[in-house]
Amino acid sequence: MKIFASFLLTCTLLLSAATSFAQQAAPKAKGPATETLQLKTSAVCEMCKARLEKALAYEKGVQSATLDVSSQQLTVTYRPDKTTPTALRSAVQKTGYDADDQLADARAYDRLPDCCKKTNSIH
Ligand SMILES: [Cu+2]
Repeated sequence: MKIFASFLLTCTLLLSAATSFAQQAAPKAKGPATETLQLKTSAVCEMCKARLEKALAYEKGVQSATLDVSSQQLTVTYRPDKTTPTALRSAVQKTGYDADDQLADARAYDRLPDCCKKTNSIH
């Protein structure tokens, strides 16, 4: 009878250990939720690339921002619980560049060096 009781106890311990392990493992399996936004900008050169990537890096919720100058495509990886595509487009506009069909903030655009104006071709 003693053996049977200790067998039962061992089974209970093992079962509860397995259950708590499964509960701990579940949240770890989920990575941080991120989304990717692609938008077309009016950037024309490497200076624009550096300026935009830096501006976006300081935006809340942005994990990474990469501009491809030849296609003018800005790729932003962001946390959807911290920011929105609208806020990201607005950040691009405030840096002086168009974001998709939304025009750049006029004052920010005026402050850009001549070589970065969108009247220039990509260089
Ligand atoms: Cu430029």
